[in-house]
Amino acid sequence: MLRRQWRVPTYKCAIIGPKGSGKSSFIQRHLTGAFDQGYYPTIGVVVIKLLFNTSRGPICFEMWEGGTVECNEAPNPVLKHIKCAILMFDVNIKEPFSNFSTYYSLFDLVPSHVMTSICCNKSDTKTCQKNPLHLTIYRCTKISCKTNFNLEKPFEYFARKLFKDQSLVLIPRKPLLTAQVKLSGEDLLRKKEWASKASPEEDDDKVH
Ligand SMILES: Nc1nc2c(ncn2[C@@H]2O[C@H](COP(=O)(O)OP(=O)(O)OP(=O)(O)O)[C@@H](O)[C@H]2O)c(=O)[nH]1
Ligand SMILES: [Mg+2]
Repeated sequence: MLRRQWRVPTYKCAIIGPKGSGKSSFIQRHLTGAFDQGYYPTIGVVVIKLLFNTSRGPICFEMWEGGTVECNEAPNPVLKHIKCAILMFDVNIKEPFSNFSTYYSLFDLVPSHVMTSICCNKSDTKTCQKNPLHLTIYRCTKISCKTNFNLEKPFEYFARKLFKDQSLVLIPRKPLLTAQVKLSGEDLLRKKEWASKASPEEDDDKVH
């Protein structure tokens, strides 16, 4: 009998922004759950698939990370046939308004029909509190890769639009680490019993 192949709906999503704004950190957080304080600049273009569970079923975003250099190149592989784009900014920079020219030039790169989410990253930093960038940039979502703040927001927004369901929610992944289980006194006794039963068998295998 032929089995029908079930494909997860996949959409190409570009993540663009100035160097060091946190594009790779954002992808890694979603991919592995880890956050690295070190800075390892991305060379060229990187493509990584991120899979999400939603209340309407699974959805996959194929993330294309490119810096401003790669995005200004022609032909441009990052922005070709994209369905959505994340524009990443660093609110930690000292002069927020110097970022505006970058902001508008990035916006110009993305075709007008493409869904965009503007993310002002590093909202965990002290400088961010004094920085009006997130207030002045229209539709900017404050996020933090470091503290995991609002990281699901851009994908939830895209998925709602793609599935045409405003009530859609992302279903958090279950943690892969085993849970800490508290053993009762009875459990501990049983554990000891098993351990004592197990040891004679091991001895049987030994060559005397
Ligand atoms: N405090 C803080 N630091 C962050 C956050 N996100 C990323 N960083 C740090 O910012 C630095 C740059 O992060 P990357 O993710 O490599 O930035 P990028 O945009 O991919 O940089 P390029 O690949 O060079 O364009 C790293 O040292 C990260 O640890 C955040 O939310 N808060
Ligand atoms: Mg990077």
